[in-house]
Amino acid sequence: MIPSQMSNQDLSNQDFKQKLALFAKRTEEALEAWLPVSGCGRLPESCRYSTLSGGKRIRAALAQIVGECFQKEKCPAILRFACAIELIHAYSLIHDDLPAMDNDDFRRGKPTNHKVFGDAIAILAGDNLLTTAFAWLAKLTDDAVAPEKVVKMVALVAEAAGANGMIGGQVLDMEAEHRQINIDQLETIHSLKTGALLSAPVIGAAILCDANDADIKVLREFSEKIGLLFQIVDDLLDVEGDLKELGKAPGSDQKKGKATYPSILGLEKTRALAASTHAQALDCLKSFSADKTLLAQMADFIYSRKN
Ligand code: GRG
Repeated sequence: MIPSQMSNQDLSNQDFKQKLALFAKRTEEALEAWLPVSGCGRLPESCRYSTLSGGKRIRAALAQIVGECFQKEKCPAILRFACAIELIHAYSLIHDDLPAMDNDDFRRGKPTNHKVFGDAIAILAGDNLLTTAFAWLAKLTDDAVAPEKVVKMVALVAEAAGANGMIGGQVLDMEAEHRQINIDQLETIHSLKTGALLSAPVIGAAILCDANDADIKVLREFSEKIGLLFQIVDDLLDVEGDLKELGKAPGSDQKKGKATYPSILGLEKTRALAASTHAQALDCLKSFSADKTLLAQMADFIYSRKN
């Protein structure tokens, strides 16, 4: 990446990585403590296998970053909410890897859930993680979140994960396989499939922090841009990434006949699109009233990520 394109916080890039590691650690510890170890048959083991298998924890970090922007970094509700989003993310990956969908053998450098537990348990583990996420959202009342706000959070997450969000995007993505689509159609697929669940932790955490409407608008625009950036970079990594860093084989999009930014625009224009989307994300933050440092650093991180 060209240094001048980065936010002016580059010098503390190392600090940001440490911050991300701290957010990930908090998330892991909470997930470890809250996910049951026993229950019906292999279900708990299967759920824990995929949820506690590493991952960048970007969605949980986004919620915690917004918490810090509003000086609510110690707020227990934000951690619970962040973990609920990670459960939905874990469920989506388990189901996405199934033979009926992407049929992948490896995820996060480990055999996929269905390879270890079989298709039936993998489907049920995904179902259970999705259901548990809503149970955890309902428990926000234990963290002194007002019931009306909890209802707002449930609606926000349901919208992001459902037919007008991630699931809808997944359907459009599957239907587009081996078909010619244009760049607008590709953007719609990604904003639903990936963007919605990257936006939800940002907006949800802002609601938990009682952010004003103007800041929520800024955060919505920012999260849409980083969602798009995330996907453009994902497509680039699938062409240019390396197996060890990615934790899965590159080239899978092409093998599956998926339309991607490089397949429609070519590599050069895709790199330029990533750079301009990154710049637009930073631009969105100009009128943000709270401290934007960590948000800008997150945009940099997504732009320069290697896995
Ligand atoms: C099955 C309902 C359903 C939805 C699946 C999220 C998704 C929709 C599919 C995942 C397939 C995929 C590789 C999408 C590209 C972007 C993406 C979501 C990558 C995985 O997210 P990361 O990189 O994963 O945040 P880690 O492992 O770091 O948590």
